[in-house]
Amino acid sequence: MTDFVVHSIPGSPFGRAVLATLEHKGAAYRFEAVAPGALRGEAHLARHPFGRVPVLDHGDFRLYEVQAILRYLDRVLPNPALTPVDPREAARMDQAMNISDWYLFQGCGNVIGFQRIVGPRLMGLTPDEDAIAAAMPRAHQVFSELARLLGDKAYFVGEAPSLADFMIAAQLDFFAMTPEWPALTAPCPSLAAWLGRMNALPAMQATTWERVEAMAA
Ligand SMILES: N[C@@H](CCC(=O)N[C@@H](CS)C(=O)NCC(=O)O)C(=O)O
Repeated sequence: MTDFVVHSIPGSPFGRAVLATLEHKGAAYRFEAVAPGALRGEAHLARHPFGRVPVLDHGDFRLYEVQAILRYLDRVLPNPALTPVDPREAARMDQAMNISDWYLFQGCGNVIGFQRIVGPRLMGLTPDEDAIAAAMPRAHQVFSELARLLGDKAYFVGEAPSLADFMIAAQLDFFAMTPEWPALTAPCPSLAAWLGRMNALPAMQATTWERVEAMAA
């Protein structure tokens, strides 16, 4: 079965992690845009009871939650493998994916990325500078920990990208669009270099906000 359908919003970093994984694996898929105003509508709530994106359909199998989707894709599309075989490396990958969800997005991405990018671009809002400033110490802490985990490796768990790399790159590329990026990466230049490596991958280039917007048109 290759009939993957991704329901998401162009620009969503969670959606991008799924799209980039499909691209990296060379899988055929269709992008179905969800209008931000339709997230709480009946049609989308039938796909995702919590009214979020992305949602993956694979034939008659429907799945939401990015970590579950990425691991599913890595099982049904095993090449190239994006999960290390070594149990400790696999555990590091899982750890990094959870850091992305719990510390990078919560309190950082959903504040700084929302205030700087999503609010102004999609809702015409003015950034709340106090909220951004309040989120910066936590963002510094998360960036520093990600850089520590990356160490001097090319990717988070070694010399090839893993699911964690696609998940975190989709989130970090959002920060890279904000004026906070230079201050956040100054103490950890390896993280900026890593994002540069990730963004050079065809899978990341095929899933920029603009490219996904074009898929939706
Ligand atoms: N834990 C969810 C998080 C997904 C998520 O927060 N997606 C954002 C878009 S990047 C969303 O749907 N936001 C809509 C909202 O919060 O109303 C996952 O892994 O799929």
